[in-house]
Amino acid sequence: MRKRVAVGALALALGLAAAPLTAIGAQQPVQYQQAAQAGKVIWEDNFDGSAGQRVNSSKWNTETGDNNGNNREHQYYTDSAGNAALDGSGNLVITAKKENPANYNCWYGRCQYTSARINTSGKFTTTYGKVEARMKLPRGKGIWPAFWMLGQDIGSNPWPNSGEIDIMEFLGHEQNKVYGTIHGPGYSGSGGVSGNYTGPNFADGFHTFAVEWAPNSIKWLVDGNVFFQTTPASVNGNRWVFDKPFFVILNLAVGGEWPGYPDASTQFPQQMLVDYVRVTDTSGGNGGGNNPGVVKSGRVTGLGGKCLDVPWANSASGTPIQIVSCNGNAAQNWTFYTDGSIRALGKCLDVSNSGKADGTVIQLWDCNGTGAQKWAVSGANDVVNINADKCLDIKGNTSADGTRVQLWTCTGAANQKWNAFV
Ligand SMILES: [Ca+2]
Repeated sequence: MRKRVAVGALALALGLAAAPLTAIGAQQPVQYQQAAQAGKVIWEDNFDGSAGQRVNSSKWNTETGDNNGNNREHQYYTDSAGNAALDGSGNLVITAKKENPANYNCWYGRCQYTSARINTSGKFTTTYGKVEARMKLPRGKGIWPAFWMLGQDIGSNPWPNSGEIDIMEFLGHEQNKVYGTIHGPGYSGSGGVSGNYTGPNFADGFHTFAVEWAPNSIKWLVDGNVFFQTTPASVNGNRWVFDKPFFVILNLAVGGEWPGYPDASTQFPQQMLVDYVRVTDTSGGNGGGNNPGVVKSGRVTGLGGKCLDVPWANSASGTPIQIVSCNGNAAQNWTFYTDGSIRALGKCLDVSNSGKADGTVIQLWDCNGTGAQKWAVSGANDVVNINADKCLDIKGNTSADGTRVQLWTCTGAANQKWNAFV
């Protein structure tokens, strides 16, 4: 639900206009327990330190200003310890206050509130993994805390192309509900793809909020319960932009088009407590790596109903891939893994020499984890090589047995449409 906002000095110049933000596509929570995953912690902040200490500047940037009026928020973010500091009990406390101690000027006039926003841009990014925080949330109309991520390339690849993953958003007047959302090209602002979870009063105690992010899959969890998942099929034929580094943000906004504005019932100050932020490499579990999980398995059929096939079931590296009539053989049984690989006969579907040019040969090759072997299946039934951002394409738009496949610019034509893993 979160409009891209200024990211330190990096994005201040962009000054994008705010878009109305509305919860849409919200799903009923589907609760099922996630298996515990062993994984290596690759980054964390436990916010240990003495009371009043500011956040560790080797890990976090502190943003200041009125967020360029994005989302029509009303707070002014400061670098004051009065708005963000450790509490001496192992928590970061972000405090929203109704004050204006330094005559701050906001987009709407004299600022009414101060608060804080911190991010890890340029200091820590991750591609995939479990990104989790344990937090106790504030309350009240117009109070809008968030734990979220933006693509690190936002400076050169403007939002929403750079992507946004909202791990947790909360509206202070709905104390039992949290939201998880992705934004990208064609699905940003009010068009973000969103789910929500109804649970306990999140302002009464600490809870964990997380995403488990893997190639072609983002799952949202509250206290270990998965309540929402997105895949490339979720973005309505638009581009899935979640295969690159993202950085982490924590903020407490006051007012905005989505939450509305504080009213007479809203009490200040309001505090958001963060016990920890932790990022875990899940690639040894279901996130990819040497033992990736299976997304789905089956035939991949294209033009004329023909099957994607390894000729003569020849598993030698370099065997070019073709289409032929479906026959149920193992050479036509493809498995899509959480690391983005598509495999048959124990080898990977591969773009020759990591090519990006139209016409590059698609072959079988030893699985090596490179971008040449990372694929996404879009909601529009394209099979897209992530490295090249191009489509799996049947040569010559013919369905004759033995026709080779190749890499080609995505055109939306029938020779690039696949009924995958059925
Ligand atoms: Ca802690």
